[in-house]
Amino acid sequence: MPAAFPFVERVRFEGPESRNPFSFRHYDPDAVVDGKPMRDHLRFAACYWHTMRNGLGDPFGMPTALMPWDDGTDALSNCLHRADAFFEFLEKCSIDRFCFHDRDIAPEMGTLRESNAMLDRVAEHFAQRMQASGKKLLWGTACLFAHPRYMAGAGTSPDVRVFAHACAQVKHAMEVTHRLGGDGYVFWGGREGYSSLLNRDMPRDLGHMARLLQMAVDWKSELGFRGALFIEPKPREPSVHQYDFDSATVLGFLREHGLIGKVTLNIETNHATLAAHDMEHELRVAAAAGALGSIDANMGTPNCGWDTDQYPTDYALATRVMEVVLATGGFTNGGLNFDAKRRRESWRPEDLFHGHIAGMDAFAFGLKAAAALRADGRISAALRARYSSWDGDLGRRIEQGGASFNELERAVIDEQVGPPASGAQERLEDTWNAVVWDGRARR
Ligand code: XUL
Ligand code: CO
Repeated sequence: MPAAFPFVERVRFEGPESRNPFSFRHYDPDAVVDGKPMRDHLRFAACYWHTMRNGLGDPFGMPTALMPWDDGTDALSNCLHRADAFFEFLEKCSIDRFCFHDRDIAPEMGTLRESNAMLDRVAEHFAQRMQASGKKLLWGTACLFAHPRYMAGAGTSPDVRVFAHACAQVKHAMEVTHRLGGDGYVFWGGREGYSSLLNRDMPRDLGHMARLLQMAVDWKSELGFRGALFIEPKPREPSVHQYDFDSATVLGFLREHGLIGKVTLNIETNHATLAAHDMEHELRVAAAAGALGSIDANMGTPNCGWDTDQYPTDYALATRVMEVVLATGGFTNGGLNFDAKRRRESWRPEDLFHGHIAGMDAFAFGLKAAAALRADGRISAALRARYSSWDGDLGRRIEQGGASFNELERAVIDEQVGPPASGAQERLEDTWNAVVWDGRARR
């Protein structure tokens, strides 16, 4: 097969002054930041669905993407050519990992047995390509939202046979993920929700969803799969209301059903903003529960209201994300998966590179800037100082559960309790800017 991307040999680090659009200005995979090479901090992954399968159609217009390596059929030979083009892309773009849905890489056939056989055949080819290239699987997942049978959900379908089909599909997708040495397996419940409460029994749906997840936990140990199980929250789209609304909702659900600690979170930027949260908020909620597993790195357009899945090219946003990642000690099974697609106007194969390069450079910058903020220490010192009254005797007793209303009343009843110290938000924002924009991260 001729090369899918003949216009580029290999994207390499050339430094911040480079004017070569096929180079990295910040991502230098082997450069050490905070004691670890950048590639191991960032654990970049490209996703198969947007990179190879998204023709860039939208609800009003036809696909625009030029994909000369793809004949548009579901033939096995086409699935294998597509996979070859993908591995060429990973190699040339210096991306170490990837993610996929079962139905991205192999088509749905007449029965699940036939679909499984097709998936196995394509996965075998993936295994060979992975072996030859050293590329790794960050996570796999099952597409439980595209086929009409899943129109009313999969794990939350009102139809028990659809539920059973979803479980069987997950079983095989987990098996393939395990075979390919995946670090994780994702549950994104795109249609696990409703558009009207007139026809949905919400508590029953949630109970069913918990059963599916518990069976996945059991299957994981039966398989001997050592990767992590992740839930990816999203508040809506395509459902009007999705049960996995945001980090806090998912954590409450996991606690209620005895799944906390067994399943962690894969948090996506554009899903956070659809839930009217900052990405940083979602990450910190998950991190506080020890449940920050992985990240789908993208961004949205705030004034649009859709999940636009843009490449994460915003350096400040990437810095805030990496501050949380570094604060938790870094990824173990997780990584940064570019769940991102080109704009419909960016139809050339070259644009796949430019999207990933821009995202990788933003996160490499973010990593350096977050490390610089930690080394600088002024912001964390100010945060500690703001809470210092809690470090005294009274604060400690309250935090440890040893205080009562009577004791607290005695402590303040004859005092003139004034305002707390200034929050100094503007000074902190100025310090943040100084470290991030004026500091070493730029170089
Ligand atoms: C959809 C989305 C999914 C998941 C995997 O918004 O983010 O692609 O990441 O199913
Ligand atoms: Co995603």
